[in-house]
Amino acid sequence: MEFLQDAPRLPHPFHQDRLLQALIERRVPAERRAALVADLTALGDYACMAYARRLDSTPGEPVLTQWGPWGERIDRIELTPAWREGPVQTTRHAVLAAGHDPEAGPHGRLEQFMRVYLYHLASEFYTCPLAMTDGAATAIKASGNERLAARALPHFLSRDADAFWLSGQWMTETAGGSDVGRTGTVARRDDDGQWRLYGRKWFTSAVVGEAALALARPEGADQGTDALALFYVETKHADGRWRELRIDRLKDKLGTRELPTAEIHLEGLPAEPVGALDHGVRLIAPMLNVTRTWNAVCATATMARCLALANDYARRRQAFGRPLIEQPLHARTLADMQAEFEAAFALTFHVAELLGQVEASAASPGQAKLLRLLTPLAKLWTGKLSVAIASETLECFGGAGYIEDTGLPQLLRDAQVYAIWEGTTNVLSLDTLRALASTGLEPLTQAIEDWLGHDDAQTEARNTVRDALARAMDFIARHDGDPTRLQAGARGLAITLARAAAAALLAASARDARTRDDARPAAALRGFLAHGIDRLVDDDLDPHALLD
Ligand code: MFK
Repeated sequence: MEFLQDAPRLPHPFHQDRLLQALIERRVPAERRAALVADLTALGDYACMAYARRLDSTPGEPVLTQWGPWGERIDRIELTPAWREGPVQTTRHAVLAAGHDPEAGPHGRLEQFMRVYLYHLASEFYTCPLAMTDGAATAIKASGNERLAARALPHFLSRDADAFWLSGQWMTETAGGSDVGRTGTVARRDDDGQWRLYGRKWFTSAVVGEAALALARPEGADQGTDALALFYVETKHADGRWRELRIDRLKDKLGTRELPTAEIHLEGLPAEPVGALDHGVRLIAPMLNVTRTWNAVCATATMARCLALANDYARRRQAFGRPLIEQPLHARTLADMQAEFEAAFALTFHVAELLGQVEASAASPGQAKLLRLLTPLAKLWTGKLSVAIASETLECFGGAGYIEDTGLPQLLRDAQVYAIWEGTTNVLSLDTLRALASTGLEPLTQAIEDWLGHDDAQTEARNTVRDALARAMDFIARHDGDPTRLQAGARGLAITLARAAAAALLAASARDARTRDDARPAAALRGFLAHGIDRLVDDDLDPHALLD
């Protein structure tokens, strides 16, 4: 009989995830685990169902119908099944609400992001508008606008699907993607004193949402970032019709194709200022930092999925008389990917935990600074790493990794978005410089020393990480006051700092695991160190010597 290759099977994403299990054991108080584990088990079950459904059916995409049968403008968007299930899954398993649960105190964010990690791929990137809804809730809370909080938060954080609302984050315009200061949307006050927004938003990922936070320039205000104001809008009438906005088209994207990203025109959409009528970017910054954390968690979830499938397949696929897992070079390739993934997991979930501690006022001022610094680092590094791991994963399947109906190419296409969403790698590298200017490096170097510990088993880790940090400090000191040089090297600096923090966190988990006779975290640390920490590039190279 003709040979037929066994397809890879997806192991249960919660039951088979030893990193997640160990994290719960280490960081979640025993009395909080039962409710968490029930949700994680259910989300893992849902992920298995969604994986099978995706392979058994033709992938769906949202469809925009702009006109009704009698010529009326309707802008109806039909969603994929996973998107239609989104409100129920989100509210039933507290994917959003857990992060804002006062009873959870400093643990809420960690527990929330464990749920996000398991839900993300099964949700078909419904997590994108969830991230923005979470960010909107956070920014509204931080603004101190109690009226808006009373209006929107019960919907955004609801545990009831019927009451649940999604919020968008409307920033990007044709002129202002990274450079949001070029925003052209105008806020005008009508004769009744009602603010209304007029303009075009070019990437609105949660266009199906009921609300949004939008940046706009109050009529007559100056140019630039500082003159922008942040507004809260609601998008639909009570009967479900759109208010004063028009959906021009859905984007034809490389990946995340289930996600209905739209171009829209605002045609006098009623809006309410979130705070003062300037410094809107300052007001939306808490949202950016939360969505960047989601981005890192979701990028890490993609890595976990890639490794789960590649590992399973390595045990099913034979080549040259042995399963792939017994081929030395293939095993080493998987181990190299695993080491990088474990480091990314450690950094990402540390940021999630720190966010919860800072929000619950359970953190020191130094930890708050550490969070400001680690957030862009985790986002930018995991964004890039997920693309590299997804690409390597496809290669682990040979030709099958390049074939659409295996579902594998989608992993790579979708991963590419993490490095672009919520600020590109370069924007986040420059944000690292912005953060360093206000926090300095000390909160990070201090934390890294604490994580590295003092025991003899980790001398190599200490030396490698300290050498990389010394290079980073030298780079900053040499170019202090020279923004051209500092910015040109910012990506190398940021990735070096991210890898140093991740290595130190791995050292802490390896130390902890030794007490349980678990040698795997130490092996991950060793593998990660072997890839080097320092990514600073030759900062004397003038890029224009090559480009002109
Ligand atoms: C499933 C995955 C989850 C994620 C899904 C999300 C999908 C969403 C799709 C999208 O919407 S993607 C669009 C995302 N766009 C961006 O992320 C914008 C990229 N550009 C930047 O991030 C710029 O750095 C930024 C526009 C925020 C600021 O650049 P500017 O115009 O040069 O402003 P400036 O003067 O540096 O900063 C203005 C203020 O904000 C300053 O405070 P002050 O007014 O007090 O001086 C900054 O310190 C503050 N600020 C900026 N970034 C901050 C911040 N504060 C805290 N944290 C930050 N990250």
